[in-house]
Amino acid sequence: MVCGLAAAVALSACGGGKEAAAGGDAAAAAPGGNVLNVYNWSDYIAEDTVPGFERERGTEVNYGVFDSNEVLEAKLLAGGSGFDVVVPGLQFLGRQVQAGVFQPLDKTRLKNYAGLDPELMKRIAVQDPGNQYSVPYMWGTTGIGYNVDKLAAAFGSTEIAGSWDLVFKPENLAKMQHCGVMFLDAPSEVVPVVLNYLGEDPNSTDPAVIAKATALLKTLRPYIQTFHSSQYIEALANGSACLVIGWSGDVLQARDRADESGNGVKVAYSIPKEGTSLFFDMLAIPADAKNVDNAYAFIDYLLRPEVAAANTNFISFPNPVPGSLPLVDEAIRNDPTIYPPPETAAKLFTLAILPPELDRLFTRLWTELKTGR
Ligand code: N2P
Repeated sequence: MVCGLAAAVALSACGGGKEAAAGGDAAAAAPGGNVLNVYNWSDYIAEDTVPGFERERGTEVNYGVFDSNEVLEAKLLAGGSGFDVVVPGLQFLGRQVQAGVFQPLDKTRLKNYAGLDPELMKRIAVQDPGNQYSVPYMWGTTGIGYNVDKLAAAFGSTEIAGSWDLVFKPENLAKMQHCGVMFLDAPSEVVPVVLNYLGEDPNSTDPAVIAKATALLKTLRPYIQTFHSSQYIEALANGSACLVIGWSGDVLQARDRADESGNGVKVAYSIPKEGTSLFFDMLAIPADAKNVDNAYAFIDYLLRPEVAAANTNFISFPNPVPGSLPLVDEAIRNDPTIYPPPETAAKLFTLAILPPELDRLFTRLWTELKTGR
């Protein structure tokens, strides 16, 4: 099963970070263990992408999903994950490379490698030196997703969505509490955005600086209904959440789901003026992968302009293949919340590699926040 927009009915598998298996007819066409085990973010691929690869290559793809870098990392560091292709965020991949989790990529096996955006690759090389271990799959921003009518009813207009004040001032968040507030469930995603809002270095590793973000988050806690990193798509779409900190394409998928359902819910996404984090999700092959030929074939397939465009059209996240742009729907290509214009891009910061010694602090502060201690 492939998880995505039209798989909303299968939310428990698609949104809940549980594993799902793809295969179906292709399994019959793939005797002798011709398989590929892929572990990707939920709601992050077009419906026909995996079946198209299975048909073309006669390979059975076991396609599992997660919604947090921390979950993926725990599996990778434990070893023997069984995955052939995984998709960590760049800031996590950087430290996983240092831990020896991945094999270096042989670029000669990726004939579409030359189609990757050179500017993006330079930026990525800061954390994956020489772009040795990974190629980008998609990128995006962390911002505000909201129910247009509920926000306008609470504030008289939706203007306030242009600022993190909406979410990070308790008196504002309180006004949306009645209709459902959700935050991403990951300190590594939320803390940098809060620090940036406070005028601090978003990537600070100083516990005293991080404590400033924690203090602010604690004042917001009474108004946050749920911490979750994928359920907000469906919740925004069906009207059971009205304000979220979420990822760009996910919120836009919620908007599309609501539109398609005809339930009258209007969802929008904003990149607040104070700036926010820019993430890159990276395709990589674990050092102990068993199906390396298929892994290269799948990565190369994802880099084909027509496949990358189909994925972007479906998930509303930008891909790193400029040659795909003519095939990307005009509404997506021209959407400044998907492809930020230079003045917005100037305010975006890249998440730095999180030093492993901070893990314990992040875990503790997050548990305290969630449990309200
Ligand atoms: C997938 C969202 C992934 C973005 N639904 C964060 N890496």
